[in-house]
Amino acid sequence: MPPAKFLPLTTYREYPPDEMDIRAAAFREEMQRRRTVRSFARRSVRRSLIEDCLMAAGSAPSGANMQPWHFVVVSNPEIKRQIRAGAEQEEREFYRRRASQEWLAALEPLGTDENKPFLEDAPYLIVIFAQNHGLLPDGRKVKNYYVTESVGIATGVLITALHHAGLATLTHTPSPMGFLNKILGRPTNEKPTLILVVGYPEHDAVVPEITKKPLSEIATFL
Ligand code: IYR
Repeated sequence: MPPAKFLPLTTYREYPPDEMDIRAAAFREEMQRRRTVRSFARRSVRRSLIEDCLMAAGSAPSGANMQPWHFVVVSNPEIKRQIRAGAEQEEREFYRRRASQEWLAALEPLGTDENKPFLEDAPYLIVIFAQNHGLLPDGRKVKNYYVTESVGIATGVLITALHHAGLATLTHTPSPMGFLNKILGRPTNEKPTLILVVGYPEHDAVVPEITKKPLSEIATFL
């Protein structure tokens, strides 16, 4: 291991308190406008936009800075078709057999079902893989730390970046997701965690009437 090396922190910006209030409130409002969308327009999106958002995601903190994630960006219609076929096969099983009555009841307000046309309509599917361990060029394994937490944080940054850029997303979790390794040719040390569906909402898109918990319920100040 090389010894730790430190540099001056030059990127941090302090704002006057009033400006901090304004920034925090503006960001809160922007995030509160985000809605998960389930119907996407067949409209293309520039790749450079996706690249910028992925670089934002790649800036996320991670256990021992191992960055245990890999993002596979799919725009190829044939690969999207294969992903849709694989997902719908698993989802049919889920909705018809695997899901408990309790789980189906919890999903009822969202109006989801086994049909996933968005997997072909949306211009991009970003399949997010978690690397259970890293691999050195010579094939030796490198231990990763807090993989679930790290990938979750990076995914949150990615969703936020895409929303900020003006795109809609859907976090889609067909289960099990092993079929994605096969279709996308990813190694066995990588586990698919979710498919982020990215694009413009369909012009007549609707969203379920759901609410977020108030601050008093999600936070405790001691
Ligand atoms: N994977 C299924 C079911 C599903 C599960 C949860 I938890 C959701 O929040 C939404 C859907 C599907 O994508 O339809």
